[in-house]
Amino acid sequence: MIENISELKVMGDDRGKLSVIEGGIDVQFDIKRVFYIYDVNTSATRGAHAHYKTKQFLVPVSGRCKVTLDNGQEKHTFELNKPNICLFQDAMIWGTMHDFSDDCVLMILADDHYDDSDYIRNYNKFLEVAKNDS
Ligand code: T46
Repeated sequence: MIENISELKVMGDDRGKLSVIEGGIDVQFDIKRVFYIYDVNTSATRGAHAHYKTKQFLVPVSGRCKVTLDNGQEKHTFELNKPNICLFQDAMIWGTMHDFSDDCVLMILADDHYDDSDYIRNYNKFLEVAKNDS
């Protein structure tokens, strides 16, 4: 799952740094939705679900957190702690965000609009669907 990590180019000068994410270029899809989580309780776990179809690209704009991705067969935990090191979460991957720093702002780009029926929130159900998909 190491290929899920994307390193964005950093353009820097004496004014600071700038990184760019263009849909279909720096991220594998056209971006339809952007949301971000912040002021997260540092002991909280977020996510803990998979999506049937939605793909996501996670950008740790500030601070750090850990993200565990699970395809039903193997799990991998990534530490996101640089604004230009991002993580792709494909459809049908169980994702859990945890160990947030108190300054963490995690921005998520998604390839579709919000649709609650796209969520699988029960882990056993996820395993069942993942098994039938493979
Ligand atoms: C993910 C992690 C990082 C909306 O109304 N529109 C939206 O686009 C989203 C993402 C959420 N919501 C509502 C649904 C809930 O009433 O916001 C509330 C909190 O959402 P949720 O409990 O899903 O939050 P997280 O942090 O557990 O998960 C969210 C995303 O759902 C998820 O895809 O990867 O952020």
